[in-house]
Amino acid sequence: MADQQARPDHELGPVLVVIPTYNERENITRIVKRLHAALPRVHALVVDDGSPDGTGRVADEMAAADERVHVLHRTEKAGLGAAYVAGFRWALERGYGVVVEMDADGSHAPEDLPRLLDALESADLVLGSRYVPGGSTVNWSKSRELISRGGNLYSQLALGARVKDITGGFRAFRAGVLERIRLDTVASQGYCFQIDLAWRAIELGHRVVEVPITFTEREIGESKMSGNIVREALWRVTKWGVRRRATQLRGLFAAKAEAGASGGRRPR
Ligand SMILES: Nc1nc2c(ncn2[C@@H]2O[C@H](COP(=O)(O)OP(=O)(O)O)[C@@H](O)[C@H]2O)c(=O)[nH]1
Ligand SMILES: [Mg+2]
Repeated sequence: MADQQARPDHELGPVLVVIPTYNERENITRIVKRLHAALPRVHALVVDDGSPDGTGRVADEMAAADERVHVLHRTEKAGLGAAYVAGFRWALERGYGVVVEMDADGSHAPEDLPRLLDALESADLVLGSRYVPGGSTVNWSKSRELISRGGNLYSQLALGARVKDITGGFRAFRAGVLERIRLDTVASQGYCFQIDLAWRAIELGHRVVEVPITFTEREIGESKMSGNIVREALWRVTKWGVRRRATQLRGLFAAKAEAGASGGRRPR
């Protein structure tokens, strides 16, 4: 295995870590520092939704002093999904070979990223996973863990996705996957964006693998999780699941009708 730190970039091309932010002024500098300590050559794109606490300005200052840091300013808080779609488009327009999703609040350890990038050598999408052996959560409330585990279980049942952590937000994509996913049709705003993208990648037949990570709850700032975000995930996953079952049933009926038609044919 090549030494990740000595490697100029991934064998798939330059790496961009997209970091969405809303009111993460105190977290953003730390996380970018940690990222560059772990992987000195990767670039970071902060996608800020006009944070009232001035996160965007702090990110601009970092970008002015460090050519590896970029900032995309959006005018209003439009959800995690829209921020990522904008960040992905920015990455694809500039020819990055690998695009990473990572939170700003320290929940995702940049020190885990080299392992995700290594796994991408034989995968198209690597999910940082809390729920495979070796993965864990630290300082998470019981209620948050319940929502997360429940969301994963429901997604597995509704979509038949054989992935243990489909709701996580620490992942690495080959740029080609994002090119094939029709980003213009992604409407998910909150955290079901994560389910949406992984599900699309699976449906397209991409190789999706999980790598264990340690998720540590933030120490500074506030979570943006809300009841609306949970409700959005619930109705969208249900809708996708129903659509999937309907397609399966149509296929089954069509196959039966065909078998019936040929079986009913009388020999002359
Ligand atoms: N740009 C942008 N970033 C967001 C938005 N909502 C959440 N984030 C960021 O997404 C990441 C994860 O959000 P967080 O509130 O920590 O969610 P939690 O970890 O599920 O509690 C953090 O970096 C947030 O600042 C949003 O509407 N727009
Ligand atoms: Mg968080």
